[in-house]
Amino acid sequence: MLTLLTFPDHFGEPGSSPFVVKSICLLNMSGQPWQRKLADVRKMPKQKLPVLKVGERLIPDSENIRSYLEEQGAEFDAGLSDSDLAASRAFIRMAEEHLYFHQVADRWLRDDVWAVTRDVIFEAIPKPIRGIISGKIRKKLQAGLYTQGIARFTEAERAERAGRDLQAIKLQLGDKPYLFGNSPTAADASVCPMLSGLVSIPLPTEVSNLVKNDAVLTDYIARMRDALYHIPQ
Ligand SMILES: N[C@@H](CCC(=O)N[C@@H](CS)C(=O)NCC(=O)O)C(=O)O
Repeated sequence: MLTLLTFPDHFGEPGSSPFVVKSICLLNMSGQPWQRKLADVRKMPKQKLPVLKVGERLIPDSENIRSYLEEQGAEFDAGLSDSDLAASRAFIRMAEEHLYFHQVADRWLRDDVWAVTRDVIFEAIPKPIRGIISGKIRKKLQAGLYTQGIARFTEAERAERAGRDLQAIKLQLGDKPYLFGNSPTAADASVCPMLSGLVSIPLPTEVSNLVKNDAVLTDYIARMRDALYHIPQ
């Protein structure tokens, strides 16, 4: 039995992280039996989650999890043409390397959102020391976002940039239920969790509103949630 190691669920997102949600979608698409266990991120090979446990072997990173499932016979992109496969790779990168950072920025940079996020994510830490510990983690994250670059833009500037990605996703969806047709593919497993993660931001932000107020995107998220977000009990 495969075991997906994850964070707890927060803000309606299974496993809290879009990369965990991606792995949940891929596992469900693969048809392999699997279970979920909560894990301490500090003890993971790359100090990140998700990690897939196969016997005693730990496979960190959702991309490696995808490769492992493909080695086991999963075909996430069956029937896609070469140009679809190229577009799929580009959508995955756009979601994971750009939209993802808007979600992190919305969640961790804004003081009002942070106040809510902190008390949910760090609820296990006793209140008197929660502020100090979570504050140190936040400082590290703020520095990382500044180095990455996204923290140098205003929220309105970010919304403009993220909006172009959202428009590309809508153009690709067109009238189709999923990005490349009637069935979900690997690109849906990467793109949708970034969108639903934005919707899960606990207070309105300029970027999250672009998703929340868009019927095409919210319908797409609802479809993916129904089809692939479940965790076997
Ligand atoms: N490239 C990794 C990214 C995973 C990732 O960034 N996980 C974050 C949560 S969204 C994490 O574990 N962060 C913990 C930390 O940085 O301390 C993947 O695809 O799995």
